[in-house]
Amino acid sequence: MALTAARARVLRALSRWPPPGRVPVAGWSCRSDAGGSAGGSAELPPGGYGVWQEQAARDPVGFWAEVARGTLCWDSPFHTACQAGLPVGTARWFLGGRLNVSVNCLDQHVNKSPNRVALIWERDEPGTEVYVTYRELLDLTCRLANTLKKYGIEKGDKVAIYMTVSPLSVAAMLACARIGAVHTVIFAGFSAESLAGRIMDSGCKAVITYNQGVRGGRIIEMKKTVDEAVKSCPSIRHVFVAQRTDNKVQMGDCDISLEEEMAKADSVCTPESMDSEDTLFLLYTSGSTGKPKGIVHTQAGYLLYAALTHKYVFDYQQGDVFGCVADIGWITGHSYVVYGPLCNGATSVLFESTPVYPDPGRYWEVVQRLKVNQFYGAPTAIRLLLNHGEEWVKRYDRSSLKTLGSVGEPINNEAWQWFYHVVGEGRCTLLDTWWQTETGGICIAPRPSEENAEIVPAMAMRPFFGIIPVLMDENGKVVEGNDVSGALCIAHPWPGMARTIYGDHQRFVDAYFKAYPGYYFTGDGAYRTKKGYYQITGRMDDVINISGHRLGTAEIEDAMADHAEVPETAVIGYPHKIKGEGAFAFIVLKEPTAHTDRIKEELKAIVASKIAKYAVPDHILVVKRLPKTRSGKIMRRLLRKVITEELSSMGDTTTLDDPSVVKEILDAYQKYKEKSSS
Ligand code: 7RM
Repeated sequence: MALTAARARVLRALSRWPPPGRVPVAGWSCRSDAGGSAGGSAELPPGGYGVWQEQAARDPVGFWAEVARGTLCWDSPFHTACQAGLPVGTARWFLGGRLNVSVNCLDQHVNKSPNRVALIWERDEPGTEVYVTYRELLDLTCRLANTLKKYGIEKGDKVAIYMTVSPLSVAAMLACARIGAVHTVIFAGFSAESLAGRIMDSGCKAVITYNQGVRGGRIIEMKKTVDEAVKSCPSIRHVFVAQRTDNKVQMGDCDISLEEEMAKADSVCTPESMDSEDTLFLLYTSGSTGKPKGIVHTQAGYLLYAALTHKYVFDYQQGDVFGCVADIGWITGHSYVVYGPLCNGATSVLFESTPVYPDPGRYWEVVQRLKVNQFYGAPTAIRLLLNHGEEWVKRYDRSSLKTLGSVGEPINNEAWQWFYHVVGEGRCTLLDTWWQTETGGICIAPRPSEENAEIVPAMAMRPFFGIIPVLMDENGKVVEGNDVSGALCIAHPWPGMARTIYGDHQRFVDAYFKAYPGYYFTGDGAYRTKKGYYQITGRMDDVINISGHRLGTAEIEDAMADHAEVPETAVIGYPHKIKGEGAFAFIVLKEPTAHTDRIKEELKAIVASKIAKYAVPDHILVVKRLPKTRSGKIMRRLLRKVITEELSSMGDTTTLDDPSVVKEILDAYQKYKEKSSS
C-alpha cells in the first residue's frame, strides 16, 4: 500500500501513538488536585448519604439545581431548574442555561491537569494498550470537529457513528458535542439494513466509520457494511473513514479519509454554546413493536446525571482507573465509558476485545495490567467465564479492584456469587445496577448508601438520589407497603430521563406515560422486599434481552416475515444458561415441505442480515398453527409455558379460538426436543 509520508505520520499519530505500554502514572498530575470543586467532577454539597437522600426525596428539583450549579461548567446559568408534565411526557431541566458538553468533558480538565490520562485504549491484541491524555483527546476532538465543520456539518445536524470502541470514536462523539451536532452511535455488530434504518429515521448527513474493525482476532468489514447501507440513504453527504487496520478499502465519491483531514485541521475549535435542552444524542433501542426507537437525550441533564451516578454509585476517586467493558454502541458505553467518567476527569478504559480473547482470562489480565479499580460488565459474560473455571481468574492479580458492577439484565445468584467471591475475593463491593437507555443513567443500585449498609446478592436494592420508584397493580393503583410486586414506575422526573422519541413524541407518550398517568413506566416488573429493597423481575412486554442486548420479539418476527414460504411466526424469549435469554421461534409454513431445514437456515440468515447475528433464534419449531385468540391475537404467553414446560399453570385458555392448538404445539415441541437430544 502506497503511503505518503504525511499519511503515514497521521496514521502513526492516531492509531498507534503513543507507543504501547507507556506507564500511566508518568506525567499524571491528577493526584494533587483530587476533590475538584464546581466544574471539576460531580460533587454533592456538604453532607452525607442520609442528608442527600433526605433532601433529594423532599425536594428533588432543589436538590438537582444545587448539584447542577456545583458540578457543571456553565456558559450562562439556568433560571428554572425543572419544568415538567409527566402526564404529557415532558420534562425539561435547567432552562435558560447554556454550556458545552465537550468543554465539561475535556477543556476544564485540560486547564488543570492536561497530562492526566483520559482514556486507556485496551486494544484487541493484549499488551498493545494506548494511553491518551486529556490534552491529546481535546486535540483529537477539535481536529475532528473542524473536519466535520469543513464538510458542512452544522449545529443540529445528525451524524451516525459506526465504529468500534477507540479514542477516535470517543473523539467523534465529543466532536459532535463540540459543534452542536447530534450523534447517533450505531453498534458495530448491526447489519447494513439496521444501520440504514437508523440513518434514515434520523436523517443523518454523515457517517463516521472505520475501514475495518478488529475484535477477538477477527476483522469486521465495517466500511463495506456502510457502503451497503448508504446506498439507500439519500440524506448522507459524506462518509468519513478512519483506518483501524492497514488494509485498504475501496473509497467512493463521498468518502473522506478522516485522518488525512484531521492532520490538516486546526487543533483549536471554539465550542458551540448549547441550550441545556438542545439534543446531545439519539440512541436507538428496541421496543415491543418492530421499529427501534430513537431515544433523545439532551445536554445538561443527561451529563449531570451520568457524572453524578458514575461518581457516587461506583465511589469513583480521582486517580482510579475505571473499567467499563461495554461497547459505545449501547447506553452503558455512552454514560459510563464516555460522558460520566470524562465529565468527572476520570481515566476510562476502552475495551475493544471480547471476554474470551485470546483466552477466558482476558478481563482479569486487563485488570492486572491496567490496575483497574472499578470493573463494570454484563452478567452474560460472567456466566460464560464461570463455565471456564476459576483458574482463569486466579492466575491474575486483582488487588487493584475495589468495586464490581453488573448491568443490562438480571444477574442470577450463581453468577453474583462467583463474581463476588472468585473475582472480587469477597472484599469488593458488587453492585447490581438497574437502568435503561431511557433513564440515561443508573436508577437503582445498592450504592450509594449509608456506610457499611448491607448488600443483598443479585438485587439492585436502592434508588439513586432523587429517584422515586413506585409499584403499580393491574388496575393502575399504587401498591403500598413491603413484600409486594408490581409494574415498576418512577414518580418524579430526573435530569437524565429521555426527552422524547425522535420524530414521534406520541409514541414516547404512549410507551412510557400512558399506562400510569403521572408516572414514567419502565416496562419492567419489580418486587419490593420486606425491607423495602427493589428486585427487578423482568420485562412486562415483548422485549427480550439476549446477552444483555435488548431486542423486541416483533423485530425478529418482522424480519422473518420476508420469507415467502413462512406466512406466520411468533418469537418468544426463553431462559438460556449463558445468554440470559435466547430467541425461540415458532413458524407456520405456507405448505408442507420436506425442506424445513433449508427454510430454517434461510430464516436465520435473514435475521442476521436484517438485524444482527445475536438476534438469530436458537430454535425454530415448525407448527401447524399458532395459538390465537378469537380476535386474532397470538397468545405468546402459552408458547412461553410450552417451552418452559410449566404445563400445570397454562392459565386461562378459554379465549383461544381453538383450544386444541395447545396439545398440537406441545406434541410438536416434544418431538422437536427428542430429535435435538438424539
Ligand atoms: C442499561 C441497559 C434496559 C432493560 C431494562 C431491564 C434490563 C437492565 C438490569 C436489567 C435486571 C438489572 N439499558 N435490565 N439492567 N434487568 N437487572 N440490573 O441495559 O435499554 O439496553 O436495557 O434491561 O429489562 O428495562 S437497555
